[in-house]
Amino acid sequence: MAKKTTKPVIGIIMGSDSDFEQLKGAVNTLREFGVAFEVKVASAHRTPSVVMEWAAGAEKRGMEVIIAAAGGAAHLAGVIAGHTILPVIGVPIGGTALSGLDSLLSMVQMPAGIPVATVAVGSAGGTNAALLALQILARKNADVRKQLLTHRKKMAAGVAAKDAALQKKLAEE
Ligand code: RP5
Repeated sequence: MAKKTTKPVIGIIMGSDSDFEQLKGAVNTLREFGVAFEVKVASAHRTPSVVMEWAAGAEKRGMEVIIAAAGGAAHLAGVIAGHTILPVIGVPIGGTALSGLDSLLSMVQMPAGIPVATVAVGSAGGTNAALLALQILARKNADVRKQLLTHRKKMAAGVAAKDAALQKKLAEE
């Protein structure tokens, strides 16, 4: 079982509570790894000063990585990245008027100078954002590193089992 961290080291921020559904994989993954995180709903356009304060104080609060999710004209991750030198992982929210392509492009196309590491649109991106954040932590956290290696082994075993089942099914046809 993972050693639980009590002090949050990953900050998750989303533009609206309607984004949360697509971030459940991120939350579940971080809980599974026993890594504490904080969650915030704040919008780059509806509550810009809250976003600025949250981002500017993140490093002081002990955050090591930030996950920022937003949909539509998704400038939240870029704005956060402009207020901190912590790594910012952007999750483009899907299900928008342009099916997440709007979120993806507005998040991934950061001009040179302020990077946002943008992952896939939607729930897959949410889960991958948490895993990428854990991979960043793993550079200095041996427990997280060990858990990530175990997680990869379990995934590989799952694929091997599915392959074996398919081979068997085909052989029996
Ligand atoms: C964005 O606008 C949010 O990140 C959300 O994806 C989208 C819609 O927000 P709501 O109208 O559901 O609050 O800023």
